[in-house]
Amino acid sequence: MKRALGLGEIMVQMNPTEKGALRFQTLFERHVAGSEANTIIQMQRMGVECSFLTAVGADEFGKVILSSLRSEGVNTYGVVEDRINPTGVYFVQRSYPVPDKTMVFYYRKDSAAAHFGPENLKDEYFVDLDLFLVSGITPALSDSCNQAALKSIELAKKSGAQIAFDTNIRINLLKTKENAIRVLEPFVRKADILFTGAGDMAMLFGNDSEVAKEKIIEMAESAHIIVFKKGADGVEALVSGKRYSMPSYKVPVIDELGGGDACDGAFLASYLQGKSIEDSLRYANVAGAITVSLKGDIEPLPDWQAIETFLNVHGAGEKRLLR
Ligand code: KDG
Repeated sequence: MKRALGLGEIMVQMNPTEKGALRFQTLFERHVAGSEANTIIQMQRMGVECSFLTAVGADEFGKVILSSLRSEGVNTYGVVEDRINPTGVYFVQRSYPVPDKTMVFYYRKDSAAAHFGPENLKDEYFVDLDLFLVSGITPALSDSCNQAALKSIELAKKSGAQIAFDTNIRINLLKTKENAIRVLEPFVRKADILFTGAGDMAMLFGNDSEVAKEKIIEMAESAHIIVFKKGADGVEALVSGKRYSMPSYKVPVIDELGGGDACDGAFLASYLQGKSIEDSLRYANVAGAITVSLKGDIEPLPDWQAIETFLNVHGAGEKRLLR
């Protein structure tokens, strides 16, 4: 069985039952979400044995996060329960002011996860590991998180694991483009498998997508796989110099959040378990499509059976045995 470890913040997500401006919402669904955890749970559902590193508050929201990870079978040995700082929370606003677009409002400053640091890492977390995953959100949370992410990469590399990194820029945390490059560049350079999207590349390198792509390819000096996520336009990948492209599936979008994480997780789980690049990209698109068509980041993440059912309906198309 392949083994993966993720690091990142998990928050409680308050998602209104109705679309529209938050000030008019009175009813909310409580979900649990966080980019790297979403990706890890996607991988776990597709048969990878996963563990997660983070800190949660010793509070009710921390408890629901722990039980969500555990109910998925994700190993939580490395989760710290912080008695001082609280679990982060964020609110979702759907279809306002831009129809069909989702906005988020965070209450995560000084959260427990932002206090996670290199002192919380143990060598044993990195033994027998195939893949370590982190994204640009984690080093942007705090200096201690940045240090923890860098040290984790060092320990993971030492144990022979591959490093997967998603640029995942949160400009409200990183503030400026210059700071985003300063914080993220070391991670882009160290990644073996890099995920990025059109929005992130434009933020880092400007609006000309071809120029931006060339710049990120140049920076990703260790990456043998770079996956470019283009939302409704599907995914492209550059794998050891060879280019691949896979169109997306057209589905009704209910909540865009988590679609990119599902895509990363399905790609990684498929690739680690020996699927071809084409199939890994196809399953990544399926996972993304299913996730954006429902509310919540984690609940919709498909397992192999759900992917197979989707493909049997949406084509690509012959009945295939996924395992
Ligand atoms: O990818 C979806 C995430 O962005 C969301 O669930 C919350 O992790 C999150 C973040 O920091 O934005």
